[in-house]
Amino acid sequence: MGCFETLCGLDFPVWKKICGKKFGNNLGVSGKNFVWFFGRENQAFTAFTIYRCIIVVMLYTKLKSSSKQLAILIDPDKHSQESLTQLVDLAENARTDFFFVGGSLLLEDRFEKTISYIKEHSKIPVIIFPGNNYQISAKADAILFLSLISGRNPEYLIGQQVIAAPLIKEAKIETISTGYLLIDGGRVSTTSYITQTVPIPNDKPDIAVATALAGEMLGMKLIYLEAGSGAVNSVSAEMIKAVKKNISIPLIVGGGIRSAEQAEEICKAGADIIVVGNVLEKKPGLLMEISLAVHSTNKVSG
Ligand code: 1GP
Repeated sequence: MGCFETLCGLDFPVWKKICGKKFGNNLGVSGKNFVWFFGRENQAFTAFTIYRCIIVVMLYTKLKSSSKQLAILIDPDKHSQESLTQLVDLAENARTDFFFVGGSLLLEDRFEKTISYIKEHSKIPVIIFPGNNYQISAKADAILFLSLISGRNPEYLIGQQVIAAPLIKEAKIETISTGYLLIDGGRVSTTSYITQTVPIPNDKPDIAVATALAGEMLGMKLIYLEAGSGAVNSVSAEMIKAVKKNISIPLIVGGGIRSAEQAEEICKAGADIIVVGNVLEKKPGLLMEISLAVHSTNKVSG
C-alpha cells in the first residue's frame, strides 16, 4: 500500500489518535477519510512534519496488519559502514518491513550515525529497539518503549523508562509501549546478564502467557518474546502458540532465528513480526530467503 492509499484509507479517529498528540487540537476534518491540518497559529506544517506523520501512519498500519512482518535488527556496533550499506540495499529489495536499531551494550559511537544512514538511504521505517536510555534519536520513526516484564529488576521495569521519557518527549519520537519478555535461549544472553534478570524457561509457556497477559492488561501495545541475540534455541513454537492464543495485541518474536524454515515455523506458530539480526551480520544473502518465508506465510494463513 502506498502512502496516499494509507492516508486515505484511515478513519478520522485513527488520524486523531496518531496526529492529535503531535498537532494538539488544531486538527480539522470534513467527512470520513478526508483530513486536513491547521497549523498552530495558522502556520503551515513543514514537508518534514507531514512526511513524519505519513511514516507514523504507515507504521501503525503495518503493526495492525494481519500480514506477517519482518524486522531486521541492526546492532550499530556489529556493522561496518560496508556491511550496513550492503544490508540496507538488500533490505530494500527483499521486502523488509522494519529496521530495529539498538543493542544491549553499545560501546562505539555509531548509534546516531547508523539511524541517519538508514533514513537517508531507505524508506523502510526505523524503530529504535533500545538497550538503555542513551539509545534515543529524533531521526528514528518510533521507539519501542520496552519494559522488561519477565524480570523483577525495577531498573528495567520502570527506572530506565523514567529517565528516557522526558528525552523522548523532547525528541518527539513516536513511542510504542512494549512488554518485553526474555525467554531462555539455551545460553546466558547479553540482555539477561546486563539486566540481571532470569529468563522464563522455554518449556514454561504458562509463565509466558501469564506475563504477556499482564502486559496487555497494563495497556502495552505489543508483546515481544526475546530469546536473546545469538540464542542457541529460538522461542519454542509451543510457547508462541500459547501466548498468541491468549493476547489480542501483535506478537513480536526474536532471537536465534537463523533460517527460512525457522522463520516460517515461528510465523506459523503465531508471531506477527519476526526479528532477525545475528545471522544477517554473517550471511546477509539469507535475507531474501527469510523474507520470502515470512511473507509467504501471509498467503497461507490469509
Ligand atoms: C531480536 O535479539 C534478537 O529480538 C535478534 O536475535 O541476533 O539472534 O537474530 P538474533
